[in-house]
Amino acid sequence: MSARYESAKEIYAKMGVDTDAAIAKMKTIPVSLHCWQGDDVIGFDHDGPLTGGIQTTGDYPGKARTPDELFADLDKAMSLMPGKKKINVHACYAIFEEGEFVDRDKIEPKHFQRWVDFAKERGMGLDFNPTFFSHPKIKDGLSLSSPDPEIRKFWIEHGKACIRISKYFAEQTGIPCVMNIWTGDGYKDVPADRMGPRMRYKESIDEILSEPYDPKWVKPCVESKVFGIGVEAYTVGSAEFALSYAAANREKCLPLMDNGHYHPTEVVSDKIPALLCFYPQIALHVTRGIRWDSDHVVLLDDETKEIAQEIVRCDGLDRTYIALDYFDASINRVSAWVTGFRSMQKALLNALCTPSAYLKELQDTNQMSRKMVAMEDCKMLPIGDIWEEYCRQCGVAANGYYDEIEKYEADVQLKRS
Ligand SMILES: [Mn+2]
Repeated sequence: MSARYESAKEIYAKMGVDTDAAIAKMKTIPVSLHCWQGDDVIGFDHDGPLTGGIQTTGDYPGKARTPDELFADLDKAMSLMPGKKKINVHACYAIFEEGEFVDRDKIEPKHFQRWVDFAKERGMGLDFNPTFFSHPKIKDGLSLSSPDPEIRKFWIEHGKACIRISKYFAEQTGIPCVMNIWTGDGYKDVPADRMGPRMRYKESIDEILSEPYDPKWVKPCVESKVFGIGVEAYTVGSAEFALSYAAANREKCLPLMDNGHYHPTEVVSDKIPALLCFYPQIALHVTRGIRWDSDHVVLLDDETKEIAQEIVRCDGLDRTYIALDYFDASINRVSAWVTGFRSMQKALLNALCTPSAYLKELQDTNQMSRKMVAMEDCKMLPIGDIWEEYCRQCGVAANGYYDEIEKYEADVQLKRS
């Protein structure tokens, strides 16, 4: 234990914060790491471009092109991250035998066996996502909400297959699997019918969730979005749609909020306590929206800190599934993973080291001037020293990890092209 930690611990103790307890708690909070930062959301089951209103920009060299390369990059990234991880897999990351191809409506647990082995060997859980984009069966920009029953059927079968795979993930790892339903369905310009696609989407999700599963082990979610590229006027799975769907199906479905999927002045941090009033559990995709893009690398910015604060203040750590969702192809992809993951962890540690009970008491006794001053004082507390001790206990460097990434880039990633 460093002298700096000892000193910081005393400063926090004076404010009623037990930093040892915060560090111990921090080690138990899983953050789900999205596999798709490693290869720009391409996956292994198709050759076509990324579609669905999402886009990666940049052509930084060294992208993972095969399962082996992606696993190697994930291992490198995770070696530089403190704390507890899960891996979040998209269905388009199915791994087939040489020469084999199975379309998305027919995929099976065995096509994800290597993911299961990877997770089990590292003592991690797995989360899962049906992939309703980047596929020829997206017709006129629509999947589960398509007016064509054949198209809907294909995607419903995909969703059901993903429930079965999620069950397998949970059984194999012994850790519940969060399975997120998101589609990019929508229209570029003003639709003539807004309700029709939503009714079809609703019925399609109903059919997917009719596939049997134990909601203790498989956690289907519905994720909303405000708009996507080429889908500017109307999104079928809007915020109201997704929240209402989850509310109406509370026993078998969770709402998932992605903080890049709202109007720019809306904040998910404020929505977390609202949802926790009603839902037993919620799920998050933590990202960083910038203007039209919803998927920049997570940094330790105000909203990331506030999201973590609300989860902790609401005593919601055991009711909130935290996952990352972003992709940047313009920088080293391992550094993108590591920086985003560490930012979320820093935000959570900072929240755990905040004297929330004291601040709430000031609010409830209407000591608002004192509350403001105290909240500002908290911003200057030596959280960096607590972070350093946490990283030391987790066996990773607190800072300066880019040298390691640069070496990996030179030795491994740049040799790929
Ligand atoms: Mn998302």
